[in-house]
Amino acid sequence: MGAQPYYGPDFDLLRRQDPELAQVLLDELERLRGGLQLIASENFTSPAVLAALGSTLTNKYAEGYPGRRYYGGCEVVDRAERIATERARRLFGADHANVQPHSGASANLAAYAALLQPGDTMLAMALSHGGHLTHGSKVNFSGRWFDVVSYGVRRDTELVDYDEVRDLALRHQPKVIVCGATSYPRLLDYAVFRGIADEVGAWLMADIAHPAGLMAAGVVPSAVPYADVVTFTTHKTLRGPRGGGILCTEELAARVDRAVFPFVQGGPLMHAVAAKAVAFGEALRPEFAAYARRVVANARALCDALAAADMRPVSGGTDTHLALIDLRGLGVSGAEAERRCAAAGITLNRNAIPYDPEPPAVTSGLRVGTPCVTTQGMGPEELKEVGTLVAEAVRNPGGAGDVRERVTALLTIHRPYLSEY
Ligand code: DSN
Repeated sequence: MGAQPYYGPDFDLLRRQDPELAQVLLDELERLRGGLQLIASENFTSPAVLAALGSTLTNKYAEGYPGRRYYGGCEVVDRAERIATERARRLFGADHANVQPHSGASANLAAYAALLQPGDTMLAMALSHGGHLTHGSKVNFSGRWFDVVSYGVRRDTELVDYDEVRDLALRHQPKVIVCGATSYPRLLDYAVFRGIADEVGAWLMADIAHPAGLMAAGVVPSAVPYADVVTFTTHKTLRGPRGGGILCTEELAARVDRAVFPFVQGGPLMHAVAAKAVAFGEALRPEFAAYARRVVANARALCDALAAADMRPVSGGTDTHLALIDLRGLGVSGAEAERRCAAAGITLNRNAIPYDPEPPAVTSGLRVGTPCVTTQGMGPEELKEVGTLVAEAVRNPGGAGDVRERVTALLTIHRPYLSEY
């Protein structure tokens, strides 16, 4: 008998009680098992994480922190939060951890609330060069409530221009400097950012939403020793439930905790906190370090295969879990390439490249990442084939059926949710 797919806790019960919604869960499972998932910010949690998410801890109101809640009956969920906090501190070598933020955006909002007042100046990477909405985009609270100065990458190297960061910091005297990105394939030099922050007397905040799992595993240099505050997500390379977290120095612990609750959030999602604890526990194991090493090796293999097919990697390659591909040489927009890949069973996202002439809804680029395919057991050899398949799907939309068959062949061997991790 072959391995049985894992449908989530008590799927049969849900199917009996609410077949309509059960079908949605089933269809989503089939969608993700039936195609290649190359979205750099996604991953497949373990069944143990899903079990914690589907638990009765979702019922509990627990505003406050362990031992000082505003509701009775919190003695059990307190244990979950203490375990999560302790594991997060150990995983990242941080003085203090807050595991309550509902998301990376909530974590950033709380971090700003801990360090800034409305109208204060912050310096962060432009969204159009790889930053994040919450790093000062005009359509986000960060761009509306703060005086935002943005830095970017150099046109020639497509790498962060540290001279520009320093010049802007000296000129604008920001109260916070933010380092971190969502589509920057290279490592950031946190020591240089620390030096600039010290020179102008700014707080240094690192948003490690993307590489958190790689840093936890020690596969890329950590921002934790350098930054005053580190925000992260738990669902990307870290492979936990959807959520956020904050690490900080002892000096800022009380300010960060007050910023998360009661300033930004009310009751924490205790089932999510418990699931974060499970994921941190998994990430503390040696197998996770091996996984994270493979994520990076796989991203390199994928990037090389795309480059060999004339799909130019921005900055010439990758040091992380993701690559950003400039499609201008092919004359295909990011939006069109995303559609062509979808038709061939490959899920990825269009993405602006630095100095992109196209608007954000169209773009000239694609972002690809390897957290999901690595979790389902693929290695560099398979990622070479994945690169070839992406290139063929983008270059030859008429051949989508053929590409889809080859995707299916790969997935026959490597399927998510067929076994425990
Ligand atoms: N949307 C996330 C990403 O895909 O990188 C960031 O919030």
